[in-house]
Amino acid sequence: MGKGRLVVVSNRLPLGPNPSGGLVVALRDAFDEAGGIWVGTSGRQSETPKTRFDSHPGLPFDRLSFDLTKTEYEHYYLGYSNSVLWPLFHGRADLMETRSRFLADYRAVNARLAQMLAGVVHRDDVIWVQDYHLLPLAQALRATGVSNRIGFFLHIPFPALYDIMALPNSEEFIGWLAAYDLVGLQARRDVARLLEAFRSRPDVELMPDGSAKLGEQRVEARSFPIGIDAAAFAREAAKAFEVQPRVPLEPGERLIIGVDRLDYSKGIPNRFKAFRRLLEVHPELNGLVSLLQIAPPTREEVAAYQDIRSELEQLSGQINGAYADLTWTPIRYIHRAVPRARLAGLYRQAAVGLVTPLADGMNLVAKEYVAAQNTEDPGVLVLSDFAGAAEQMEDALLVNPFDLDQVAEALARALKMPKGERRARHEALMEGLLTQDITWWSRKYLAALRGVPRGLE
Ligand code: ADQ
Repeated sequence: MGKGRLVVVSNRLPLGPNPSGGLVVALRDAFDEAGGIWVGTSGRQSETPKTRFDSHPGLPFDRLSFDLTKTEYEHYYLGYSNSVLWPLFHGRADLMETRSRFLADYRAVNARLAQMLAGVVHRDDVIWVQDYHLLPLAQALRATGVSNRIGFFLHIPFPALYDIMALPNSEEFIGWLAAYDLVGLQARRDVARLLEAFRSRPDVELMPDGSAKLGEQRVEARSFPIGIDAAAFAREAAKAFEVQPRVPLEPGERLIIGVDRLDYSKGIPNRFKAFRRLLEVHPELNGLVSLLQIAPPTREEVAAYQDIRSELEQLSGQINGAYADLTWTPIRYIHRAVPRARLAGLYRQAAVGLVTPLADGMNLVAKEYVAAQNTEDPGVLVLSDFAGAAEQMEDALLVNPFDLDQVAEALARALKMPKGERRARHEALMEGLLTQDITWWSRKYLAALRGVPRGLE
């Protein structure tokens, strides 16, 4: 089997001379080995959309970016991607805003991208498409005659069958997925839901080897839980803890930390309510524990994101109003992004990492929190069962985020947990993070993609 180049496609192209996002770290060594090209939107809008090619000596991949028009941005990105697919895939069909022009432009952007890609892919390249913005890309590429191996990775949860039925174009949706050779999902339960969706369709045949066939196209579905660069994050946290300013605490006071993009899927209101329940049920902790919530704004043009913002402002105001005293503020709520190094130090300072999404593909904050701990005296991770990460992180205190009493009790238990138990749990979690790290993820996925049988091979 020859090793063709790697072609990665994601909604946003990593820009700048030295891009450093998680995916860049993940793919750096794959690109180092095989070379290739990364394709994605430029983040700019223009009415006469341009494409740009750039090759940077410090980067192991070339870059091809394209602009969206203002309408495409509104319909493809804010519309179908983030007002239809995002809520639906996170179990919030009630928040979907379906409009036929959203779908039309979602298809059109993917078709345009396929045309562009068809002009740059070589015969033995493998193509790896990232995330829900680009679901139809394989089908569009096949329509232009591209017969390369094409893989897809979904970073968010895969929806249940009943939710898929709420999509105005649910039949087309299954066809999009079936056009890939390999669909990678975060968790085993996502794979189960995808197979359930395939099984519901009379025209899809499930094969004994676990793959599915729609017409001539055969697709494999497997889970590849994404990781972080745990070793590097641990070093960064140790350093940040020494040099960065810390959160000022009263003597004996301990910190619970929550870090999320401000998104309704992250369960931040539940988290605030569970913290309030802790203060109610455990008055002995009042004054001795505070919650630091960092939640920078995202997708503010979408109405549901404005609603969650005001809900949180109200809740944190109420809780602080009811419990604060002259020296203690129960909830510190920061509606801003915090630089990565600073974040790493804050994770390390916190006695508890509280991660309570109601639905989440993986959740990297849970992994970062664990990696940032001091191994001698580590904090405790309280983690929602609804995060993909829960399948790998069984040594966290796993909770049902809808059950406020349970979350409050897990917090109390975490705050009182003896050092021996904290160390044992942390050691087990850390071992998992170091073995199944970010490079493990991309290697495993690409080996599987390069290995899938294609056509008559
Ligand atoms: P996200 O929904 O963005 O990712 P997550 O996995 O938690 O969620 O990743 C967020 C990243 O942004 C983390 O690296 C975190 O440190 C950073 N971040 C969050 N809040 C921040 C803040 N206030 N300041 C600075 N940085 C902040 C999607 C899926 C996830 C999946 C990832 C990767 O929704 O389920 O884990 O992709 O596949």
